[in-house]
Amino acid sequence: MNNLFDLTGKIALITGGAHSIGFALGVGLAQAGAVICFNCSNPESRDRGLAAYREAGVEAHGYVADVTDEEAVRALVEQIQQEVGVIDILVNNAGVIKRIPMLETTVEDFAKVVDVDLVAPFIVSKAVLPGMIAKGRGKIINICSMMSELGRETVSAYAAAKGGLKMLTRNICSEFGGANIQCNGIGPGYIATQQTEPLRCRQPDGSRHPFDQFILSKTPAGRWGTTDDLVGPAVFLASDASNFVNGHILYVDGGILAYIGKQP
Ligand code: GCO
Repeated sequence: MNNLFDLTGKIALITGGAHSIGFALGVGLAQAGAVICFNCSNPESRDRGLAAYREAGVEAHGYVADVTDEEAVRALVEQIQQEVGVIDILVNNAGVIKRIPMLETTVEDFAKVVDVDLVAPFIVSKAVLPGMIAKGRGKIINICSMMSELGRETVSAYAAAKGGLKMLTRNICSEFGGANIQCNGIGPGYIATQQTEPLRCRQPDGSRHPFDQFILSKTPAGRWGTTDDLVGPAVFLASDASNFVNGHILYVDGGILAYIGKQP
């Protein structure tokens, strides 16, 4: 049974893998045996990421590349293939969010979020698929969101992008399942990260943030998730244990999507 989850000999690329969810997934996939490559947007972040992986006992390969730039992504994949090997596992994790009421959201704001959260996974997937097809196998994991299913005020661009990422996941499944490539998504619930800090930070009077209280009332687990909660699902979707799972969005949300919420 253990061999089903063994990633020894596999090469993983995690976009935005220098910190937060991407970093946690990188360490987790490494602990399952994978060789970890990650990109980020600047040399300082790359160096911090490499130091953090080393601190966690992982000798990762870090690269600076803009995932929205197709030429830069092609060069990144080529460099990884030269220096490390053909990518077996792609985690499209890099993402941004802008929390702005829709009527105050500019087209530029909207386009920027869609560019990073939806167009970039298309670009990076397109760059790694030929190598996977040549190998006769591959795993693509798209970091979706609860906003792939639900909307809420101020996240119109993010929800549109993450909804699109759900359908891109299903389309890659449809087009490349026959090449033994599995493309699935992970849909994190509300996870305690820097990105959600503004939603749960203590109020000036020391009380809980209203959104924090709201999420706790909507989550059967009664807590925010941690990045570690996402590692097991990622190892599963990156491993042979999921070879007949395709086009699926695995929600790791403490049950929030299944629950109407605690009666006030
Ligand atoms: C928000 C949050 C969410 C979470 C996550 C949920 O503003 O509602 O940032 O979008 O980050 O995406 O799955």
